[in-house]
Amino acid sequence: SVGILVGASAQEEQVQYKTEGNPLFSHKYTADPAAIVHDDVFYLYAGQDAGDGKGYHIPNWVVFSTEDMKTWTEYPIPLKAEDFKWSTGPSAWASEVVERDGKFYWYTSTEHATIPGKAMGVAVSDSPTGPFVDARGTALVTNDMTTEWASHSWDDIDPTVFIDDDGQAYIYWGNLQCYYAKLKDNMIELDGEIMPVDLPDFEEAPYIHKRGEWYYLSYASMFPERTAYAMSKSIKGPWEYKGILNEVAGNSNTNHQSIVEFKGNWYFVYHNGALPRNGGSYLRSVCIDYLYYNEDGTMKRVQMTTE
Ligand code: FUB
Repeated sequence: SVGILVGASAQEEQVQYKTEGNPLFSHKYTADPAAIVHDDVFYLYAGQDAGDGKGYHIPNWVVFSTEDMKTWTEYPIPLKAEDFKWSTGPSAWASEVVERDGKFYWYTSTEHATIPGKAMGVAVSDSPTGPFVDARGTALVTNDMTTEWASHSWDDIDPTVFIDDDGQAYIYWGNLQCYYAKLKDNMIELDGEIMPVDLPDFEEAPYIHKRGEWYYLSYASMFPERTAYAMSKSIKGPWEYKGILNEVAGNSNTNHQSIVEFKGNWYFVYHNGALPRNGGSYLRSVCIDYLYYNEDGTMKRVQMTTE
């Protein structure tokens, strides 16, 4: 069943929704979920698919929070693609938020206005729900920076940022080729070289998480996309491929995941195109299912549900 609307669908104010099953929300299309847990609250960030269903038209991102995975608060639009003055068009592609020292950094991919291709930026806020402002005034990574490894002009997309136990932050991203680099402590500058990461059938949407001594690098694989993953004992690899984590999600060519632990459960957050009537590859909807691990640390394949 789809989410039940219990509030008005306004966007200037906070609105509450009760959800029952997947997709989570039915009052708007949401894609490329990124989740974090902060102070026992689960925050969900997504792009808002808002086109005619024939191509990507994603003018802004949205943010929700929940304390029980059932009642969600939606906040005023926290960030728009046009807030990055160096970018152009309704190109609020996949993004991710990370907290450091009380500030929330929002890493994004959008279309660059003057350097042909996609680029990544970073916005910052004192609150997980924004408002966020461009932290640099320029892109963090542009197409011309990855020339040596670049596979095409829009491969600088889908950032995921992970802060390791020693405090060093890393950013991973890519399309067809996966890249990574260190971030400086200020979180808004690369620190050193951009390096390639070779993963079988890598399409896009890398996501890093850690559980115990294992680092997990999950990613969208093949097309239509399923989620595959690799594991390592180090954030820098080598990464050992472990297979498929989630199959192609209903009625969507893309599948973009985020993995978090919240109140003792692990959650696999992704999108499909399953909303009745117009849902599809360009009008997507966020879903959440439980994630379980095997004793050896590998992850069990996700069982997608509608309940
Ligand atoms: O939403 C636009 C793009 O589609 C994302 O950046 C990719 O991960 C795919 O989901």
